[in-house]
Amino acid sequence: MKRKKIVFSGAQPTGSLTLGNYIGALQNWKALENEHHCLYCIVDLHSLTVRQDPKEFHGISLSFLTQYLASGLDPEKNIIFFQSHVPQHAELTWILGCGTYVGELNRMTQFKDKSEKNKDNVNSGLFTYPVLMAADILLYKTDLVPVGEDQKQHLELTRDIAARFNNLYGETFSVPEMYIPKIGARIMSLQEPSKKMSKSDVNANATIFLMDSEDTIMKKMKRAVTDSENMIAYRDEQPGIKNLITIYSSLTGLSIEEVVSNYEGKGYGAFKIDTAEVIIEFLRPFKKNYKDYMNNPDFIENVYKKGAQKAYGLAENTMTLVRERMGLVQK
Ligand code: AQP
Repeated sequence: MKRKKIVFSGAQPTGSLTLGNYIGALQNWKALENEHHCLYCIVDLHSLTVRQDPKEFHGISLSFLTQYLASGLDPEKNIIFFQSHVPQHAELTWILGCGTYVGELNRMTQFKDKSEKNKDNVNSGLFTYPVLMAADILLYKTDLVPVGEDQKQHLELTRDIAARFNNLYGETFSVPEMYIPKIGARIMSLQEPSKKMSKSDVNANATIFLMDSEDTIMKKMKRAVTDSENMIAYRDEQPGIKNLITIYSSLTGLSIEEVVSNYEGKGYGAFKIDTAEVIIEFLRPFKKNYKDYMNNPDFIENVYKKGAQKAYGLAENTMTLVRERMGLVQK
């Protein structure tokens, strides 16, 4: 019998999950849960590359786990856990870091962007972030990584790191494939549609958060930047409208062509309001689930403790092999 493929992905708990995170990543996570062995992680160690307020960070981390569940991920089918609960992530990061060149890390565009945004705290964690991401993925012999397009460069580096290790020390890691949605791999900012929608955008109108109120969503959508063509078309010359069509299509399951043809001859105003309503409808069950889970902290604790226990076992199997391959004396 063919073995089920292993899937790993995660989001860093900073701010709040965005519609971009959902369409680019979480939507696929749910779609993969029946046919694959899936591990979905709250990558809290990654968040530490930016200074966090400890009290707030604790709450955000638990809220992220709750949002994973509220988005429909089944804790019986998936391993859902905090990265910091499985210390092998940090151990493998060190080992892989010793096989990753400074030149490779220097080429990472996210490092350049984030250094620019956090000029007063360009720390070494920010620089080695992609090695921690490689460790997250390789630790579980992952085959598929469902992520947004922005993670392409990091995933290519992960593949290089895995292949290099396998060549030097013998077959140890699976070389993972990236799994991106056909539509929605890069949801753009509502205010600057040439930039990706991001949790940390300073302009609050640029991003829809899954936890935004209905009023806020309607206001942000009405203010979304479009163009002066006044024609609903899916083309690069109209990036704002193209982005809204992508969102509409991703959340309703209608094809791009169907959305465009349904709005032929209609104005931007009506289309923005309808897209806002699609988002609001889509988020209604999510918000209800979130509230229900938040009222049940024991359940949440049970999910992440069980998740960490399972992940620990799998991670230790890989680390035993890695230590052996490298000639480290076994415990
Ligand atoms: N705009 C986006 N469109 C599609 N996918 C996206 N992802 C992020 N933004 C978009 C995907 O969401 C997953 C989790 O992302 P992350 O938490 O690891 O952080 P990120 O990629 O750095 O996302 P942000 O929102 O831009 O966070 P900040 O502002 O903190 O840097 C990933 O699979 C990502 O591809």
